[in-house]
Amino acid sequence: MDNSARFRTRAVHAGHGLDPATGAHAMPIYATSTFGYGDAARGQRLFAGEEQGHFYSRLSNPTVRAFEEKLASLEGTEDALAFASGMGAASAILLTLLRSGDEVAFLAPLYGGTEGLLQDMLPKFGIRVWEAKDPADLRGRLTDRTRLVWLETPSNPTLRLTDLREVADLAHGAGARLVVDNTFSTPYLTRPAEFGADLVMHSATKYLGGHGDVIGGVVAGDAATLLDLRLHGLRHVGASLGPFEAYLLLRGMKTLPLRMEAHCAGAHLIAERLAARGDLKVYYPGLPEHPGHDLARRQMSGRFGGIVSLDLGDFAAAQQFLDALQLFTQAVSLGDVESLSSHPASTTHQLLGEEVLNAHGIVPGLVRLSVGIEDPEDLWADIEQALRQARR
Ligand code: 3LM
Repeated sequence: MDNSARFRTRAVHAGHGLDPATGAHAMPIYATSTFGYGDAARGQRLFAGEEQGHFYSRLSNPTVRAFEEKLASLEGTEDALAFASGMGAASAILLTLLRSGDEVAFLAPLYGGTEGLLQDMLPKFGIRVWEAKDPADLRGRLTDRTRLVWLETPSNPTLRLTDLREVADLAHGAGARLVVDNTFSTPYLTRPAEFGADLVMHSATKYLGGHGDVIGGVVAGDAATLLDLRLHGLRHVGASLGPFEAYLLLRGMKTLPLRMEAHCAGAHLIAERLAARGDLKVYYPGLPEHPGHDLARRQMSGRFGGIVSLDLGDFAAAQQFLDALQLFTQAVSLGDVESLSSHPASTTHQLLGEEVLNAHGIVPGLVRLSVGIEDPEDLWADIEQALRQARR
């Protein structure tokens, strides 16, 4: 696939052509754990890394490889590497690139699971983890032991924007690498590598899959680092994506641009109408009053994503609103064609504890809406009736 083709064309075609063995037009699901390598000498070469080829599906598989190539093409990176989940991808990055004595800095908030992984697990291995309040805070605190800087933009669930170019320059100045979790933006809206990010990761479970039927993860970046991740973080830890999941992701990604247009349009309309009421705090980067709006205009292709968060004031009101919604299924996860709603403080981010939650702005009244691709007017009608039931 010619990488000079435009994004929508690459979303459809990158990563696979006709199956060379059969001419199959759709990517076949290579449901096999192992691959015959023919003779002992070839086996030796494959295991030594002297010859490229599939030999065991924990390390690589043709259907999974097609997904990796499609994602690398969309992110504009040399390569990509798939994992069984977003957390599997994050774990592999950390276990492969860090050693005892290193430091990791992160810009909060992050998805609660990622922050938990950083804060709970890494200190056990002699790795120091610290939170920077903002890029300026990072500037004074990066040391020659800081190996990685980790961020999400927009962040889960408060939709905080971070200037990727600014943080990439700061990280590189200290000899650290920037890892960007691009789950919320997707490569359709932001390609972090264009702004200097070294590694771009996704919970592919979300917009890449897009249909709420698969758990997966992926890391995009330079070929040498990804080979290191494949031979260590993937091979030794084994959080490998299965071929059926890769097939679902490949199928989903063909419509990523179309779905994102619908998600963004629906979310924008809902955010504007919520903000126009004037009695609720609304978080959406597309609103002119959002503190990251100008940055979002530069960094997000003029569209602002499919997630809207709002603060209903306290937990009781949030609960009444969530319980009254009909079209928004109350469930964690996001990026599904079907609308989802959740209460981050008591679910996805609960492990962080009250003090950290408040410091990150994940307050008891905060509700996160993942706006699906249903007709936005129907979604708005549902939100209006739920707000009435919550007496707002
Ligand atoms: C959620 N998030 O509802 P998986 N990075 C980001 C994420 O949002 C997530 C991950 C990584 C949610 C999942 S919580 C029980 C459900 C920005 C996941 C982790 O391992 O594929 O779930 O990705 O916010």
